[in-house]
Amino acid sequence: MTKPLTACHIKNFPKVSIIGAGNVGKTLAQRIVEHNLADVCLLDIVEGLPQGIALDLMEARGLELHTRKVVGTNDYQDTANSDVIVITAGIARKPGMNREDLLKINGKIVTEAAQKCVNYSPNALYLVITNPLDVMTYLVWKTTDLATSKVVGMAGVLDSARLQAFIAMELGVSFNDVQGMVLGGHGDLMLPLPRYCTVSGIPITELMDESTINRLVQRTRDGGAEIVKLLKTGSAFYAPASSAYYMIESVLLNQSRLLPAAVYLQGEYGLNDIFLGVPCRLGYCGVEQVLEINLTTKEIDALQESARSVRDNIDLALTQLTINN
Ligand code: TXD
Repeated sequence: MTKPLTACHIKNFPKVSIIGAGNVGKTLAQRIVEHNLADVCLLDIVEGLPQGIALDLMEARGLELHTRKVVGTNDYQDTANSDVIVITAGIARKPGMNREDLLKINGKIVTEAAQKCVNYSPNALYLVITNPLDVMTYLVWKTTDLATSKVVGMAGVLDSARLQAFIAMELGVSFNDVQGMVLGGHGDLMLPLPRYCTVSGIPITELMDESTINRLVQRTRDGGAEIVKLLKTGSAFYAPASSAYYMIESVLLNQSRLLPAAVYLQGEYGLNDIFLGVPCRLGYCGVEQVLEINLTTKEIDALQESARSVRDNIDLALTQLTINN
């Protein structure tokens, strides 16, 4: 019999734990391991679901030729020592359910998940995906003692990617040459910024007339709803998972990408004590910088209107969940 080789201890690969093994969670897990970026721990409240997905992904490993491990679990202990925690657990708004109900249910899911994860991964970056996004991101920060630089919400990358796709399709140019930029809350009041959208450095305002731009901006605002209508059950998950992957890569590879994300504002754009989508720099230490770009009076007004709506929902959620303001 061949003598076993002595065990060799190499530095651990980064670890990402994903809370919520639904469409976004499982697609994100697949993206992460197939890019060899990190080991993944996939957690869900439903017994068997994360274990089944993890096993399925592991059975594909030899074919996809990646070397990362996926573990499925219902136990928060298994998330210990993660570099990134993704929170994408929650329920979708069902017919007859009002805004208050959704805030309360998802608020409870998200805050409980964050508090449990913090016990095991106090130094991780927390990436929130659950809707309503800006409010859920605020609640994660508010109910833990995480630093503001360690909590970030994903929406701006997705909304910008949608705008990027619509611009590329309209002009018939490579998607790779197009840069979109969407700020504000994730919802009807998001703020696409055509002045800051470019094709190989050329602002789209030079390439399209105003009515075309307005049409693409509106399609971006309705981007989530357009997919819900087509799918009939569930909502978008491929582009959301890609958007989260893009952010996690920037963190784990310390790329310091400049991207729009929901970050904590402390006076920037005249806003305080709120998470809202603005450009930031994201690297291994988390949110390294919040950028204040020049906005016209009209754009500032629109950002403030978006912020007011997020603030109202934050206040409502804090009351619903009896969290001290
Ligand atoms: O731009 C963005 N931020 C978004 C947000 C883009 C796409 C999706 N967005 C939101 O993410 C969406 O509105 C939902 O709030 C979440 C997750 O969307 P997904 O499409 O993945 O939803 P699913 O498929 O219903 O999955 C949710 C999973 C499901 O497996 C549940 O069993 C699980 O969440 N869940 C829980 N896991 C752990 N712990 C608790 N308490 C729990 N409750 C539900």
